[in-house]
Amino acid sequence: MRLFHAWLSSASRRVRLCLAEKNIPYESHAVDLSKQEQHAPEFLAMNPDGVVPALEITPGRFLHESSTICEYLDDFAPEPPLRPMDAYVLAQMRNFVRWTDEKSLPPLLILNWSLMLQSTAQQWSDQELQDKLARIPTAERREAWVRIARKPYSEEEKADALRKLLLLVDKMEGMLASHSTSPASSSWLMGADYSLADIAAAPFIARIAEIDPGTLAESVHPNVCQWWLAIQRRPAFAAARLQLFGEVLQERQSGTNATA
Ligand SMILES: N[C@@H](CCC(=O)N[C@@H](CS)C(=O)NCC(=O)O)C(=O)O
Repeated sequence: MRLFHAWLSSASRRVRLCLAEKNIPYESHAVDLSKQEQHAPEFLAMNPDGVVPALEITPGRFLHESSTICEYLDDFAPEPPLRPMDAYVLAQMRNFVRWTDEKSLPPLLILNWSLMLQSTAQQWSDQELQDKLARIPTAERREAWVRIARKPYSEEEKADALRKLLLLVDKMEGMLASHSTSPASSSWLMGADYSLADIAAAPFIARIAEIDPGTLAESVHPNVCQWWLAIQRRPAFAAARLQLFGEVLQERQSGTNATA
């Protein structure tokens, strides 16, 4: 398999976590979002939405949408299973993953793009910006690029984005508490078994751990705190390489970016 992804992208991280859990070897192809490689015709042929990730499963056959890719991988390599056997719990898992896509990704995009893409995008001339916009397939992302290049998100908008992102932690605390006997007993989002729900949430919690670590303190969200520690202990977590944004920024400044 060939994975076309970006190292810092939450959707890409989700797929890397899943591939690592399944121990599936793959060829990694990093897509540079700041150079709009995701809007190049070759990439659009793999994912018409112009976003990472895209997975080539056999030569010329591509999949996009991280949640769909993860479900495909769970069918392709059934061990270890990452979806609940019970149909009702499975449906709840899918609703949770969808919730993260709809409610957590948009605010994180505001925070991540402001940090990582804004300085480059602001330097584009009007003509360059127009040329780039013409290649973006969706109105939603054209608008996002216009914002980052010309109308940077205000501090108030970023604070609101963080508030929305943190709703995930409250939601997860409730889910974990509902099937944990004590805060010290670690459990997963859908119960005793690790699942695609945990994989879907992990990249967002990884960012929250950097942006607002206090939210994940034992005294504030005890169950999410234990969950996050348990996720980081999984061998797949290291294999998926969720590098800290702070480290990447430092490496960029010193010109030694290992995950470019
Ligand atoms: N729902 C999609 C979201 C993918 C997505 O938004 N990817 C972002 C990075 S996390 C991206 O490619 N952004 C670049 C752009 O929009 O130009 C999925 O889960 O695969």
